[in-house]
Amino acid sequence: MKNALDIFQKITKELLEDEKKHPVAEYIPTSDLFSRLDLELTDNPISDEAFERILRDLIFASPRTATTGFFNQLFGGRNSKAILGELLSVILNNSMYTYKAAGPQIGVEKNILRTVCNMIGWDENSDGTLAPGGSMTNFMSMVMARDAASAAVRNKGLTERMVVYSSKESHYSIPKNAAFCGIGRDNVRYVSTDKEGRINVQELESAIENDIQNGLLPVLVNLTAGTTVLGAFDPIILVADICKKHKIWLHIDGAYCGSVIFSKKYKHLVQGVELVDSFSFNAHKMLSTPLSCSIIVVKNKKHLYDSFSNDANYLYQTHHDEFNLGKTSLQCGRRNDALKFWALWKSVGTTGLEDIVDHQFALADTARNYIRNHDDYTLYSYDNSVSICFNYKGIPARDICTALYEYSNLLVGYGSFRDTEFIRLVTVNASNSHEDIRHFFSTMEDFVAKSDLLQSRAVQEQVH
Ligand code: ABU
Repeated sequence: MKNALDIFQKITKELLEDEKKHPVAEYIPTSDLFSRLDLELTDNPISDEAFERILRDLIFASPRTATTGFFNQLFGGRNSKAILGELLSVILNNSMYTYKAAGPQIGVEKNILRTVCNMIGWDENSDGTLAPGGSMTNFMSMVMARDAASAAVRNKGLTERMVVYSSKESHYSIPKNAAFCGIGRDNVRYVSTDKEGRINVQELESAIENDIQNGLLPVLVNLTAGTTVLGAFDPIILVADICKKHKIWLHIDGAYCGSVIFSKKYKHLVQGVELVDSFSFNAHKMLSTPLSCSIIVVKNKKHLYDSFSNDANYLYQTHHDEFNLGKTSLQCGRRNDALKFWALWKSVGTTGLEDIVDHQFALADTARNYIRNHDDYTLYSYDNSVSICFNYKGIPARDICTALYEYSNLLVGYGSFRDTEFIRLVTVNASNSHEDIRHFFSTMEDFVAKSDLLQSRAVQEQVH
């Protein structure tokens, strides 16, 4: 192990130095990938020297997601305490299904879940679990909703046509999950949104009533706290009333921005969260924790047991179910995603997590102000969001984003809302400063000035 740890230290030290000079790794076209790097797997071993060199080349060529050059997806940055927790969980390699295999690590996970439930305002009946990402915690909510609506489904399979509701701006895991749990993609109702990307509550209610009249069984309403493109927050309280009236499970997919629960200033964005049946958020998005760390909590833990427990006498041999977390989780073998988040939380306290969230919103304000103060930009997103959506000089967003990527300048992506495509800048890297955000714009502007992007826009305009 010592040799491996020495190599680890050496490569990471060099990488961290190099990232300061080169925040974006050199782009490798897929056509060159297998000739530029030695990725081939061979019958015979290689020397330690060759192994270290090949590994270093691979690491140096990989996208750098913790730097001031990465704004592409809804994660980023590198928190040292969280990384320490992650590295130690890898060394320990516990599996989180039983107390026997994970010991005090079970307490680490339980304390995260308990504290989150307490913050929401739920009592001792509440609980939760961790799963490999937001798609999977959303899946768990749909399975619990399905099983809560029909006690027979767990054993007999679907006997009724169930329906789920989600906004047109919600995550793409919703239709996939409807297929996985037998409800079917065709039984997802996509409700339209207002101009800021929030679900249209009247349309939702009409759709539910229409389906009931037609003999269908509404089982789940999925709301989003931070839609993937605009970062919008669906209203909770009105929808909770509708769900209560019709006995429908209400889940909040807060994968992207549910972490606002940690901020006194921004938790109003999920006002009414205590009224829902389940709530998920990804600490690997807004909370600086390494991928992946997705948390789901439920108001009544009975539903976790009803949907996910199964006996296995080769596994559950000691201790009470309460300490054998496999009884409430999706997976069997389950890596320890809790320790890295706990290490961060333990070290900075809840107020430290609050600072992280508040800082990201402050960075977003800086970005929006920059756009509002510069005539070459058009802003398409709204306040109280860490997604800043804009276009620059009328150049197609996909052209700028792809060119920035291929010339190894910046990694930023594009999205669309109501037929308009735009660049989506996300400010979820809490290590970034306000200056880093201004630097993003100047880097992009310098790049555009030197590129032929403006010319190609002129050609496109002539053609049209
Ligand atoms: N849940 C991942 C979303 C990815 C993205 O919109 O960048």
